[in-house]
Amino acid sequence: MATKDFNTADSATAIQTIDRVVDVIAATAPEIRAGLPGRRIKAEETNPSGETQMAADVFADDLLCKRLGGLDGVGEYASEERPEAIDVGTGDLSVAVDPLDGSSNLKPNNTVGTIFAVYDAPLPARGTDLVAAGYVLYGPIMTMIVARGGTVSEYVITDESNYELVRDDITLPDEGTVYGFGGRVPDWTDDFTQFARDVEKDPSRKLRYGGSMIGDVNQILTYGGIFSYPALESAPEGKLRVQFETYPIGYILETAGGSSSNGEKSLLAVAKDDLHARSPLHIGNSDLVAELEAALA
Ligand code: FDP
Repeated sequence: MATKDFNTADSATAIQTIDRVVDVIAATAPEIRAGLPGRRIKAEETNPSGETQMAADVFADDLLCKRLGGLDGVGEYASEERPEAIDVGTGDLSVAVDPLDGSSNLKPNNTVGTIFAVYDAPLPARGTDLVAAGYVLYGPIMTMIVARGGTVSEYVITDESNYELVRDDITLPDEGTVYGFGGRVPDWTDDFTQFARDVEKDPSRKLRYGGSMIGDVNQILTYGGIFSYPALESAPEGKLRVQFETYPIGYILETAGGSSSNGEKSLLAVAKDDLHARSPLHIGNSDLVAELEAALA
């Protein structure tokens, strides 16, 4: 399970910093949501991974950088939208965010989210440096998942100054009933294709795929099952970014009693030195993730 003591930070100070980060994410989410109309258009830039940014990506990143970067206890801020981590203070903790995960879903007005990771180390950090992680889902309801101190909680964000706990000690249901797999099917490896076909054969399971990783992961946290964005023939490291996506999602799922994998080992054990490095991602109920690893071995 994904729990750890603090590396460098004094634990009382670090816990206060994490509280502040969570408060700021909850307070900024309604502003991000309010800023989305009118920003469903492409920005002029590409992000460090070479993808075209939406105006909303840039807007959310600027807002989060200003708010999170201004917090006592936060020393570095990095996001999927900027090339380098930036020094924002003297604190021991670093915050990495995907400001708007799934932003290609803005055009058809489907789910997007904000992912955050708090590391007790400079960036790029390791999965084992995580001390908290979570995400906001801009769905019909604005919800926030937070994993910290060995538990996962869900909050409903009502406005800039209020968020309420609605579920505590979240664990994955024992019987996973949904699955979703990203990437173009013809681009999957043969072993992964065979695994996916086997998962689909079970009549108790339903396909749930929305094209926004964070929405698809939240399906798994809610109903149990498996979600993958696998290695592709054209992209052996998959699509998702380690610091901003695969580490925090692995941490959340493992804290909730599930498993995470890059196909061989826990996502938290994947070691990459580049801030924008990618990794295949598989998360869900432990039995399914173990079957996946066996299928890819
Ligand atoms: P997006 O490009 O819309 O931001 O990593 C980002 C992500 O979305 C994930 O949320 C999603 O699962 C994946 O990319 C979708 O990728 P495809 O372009 O391969 O469909």
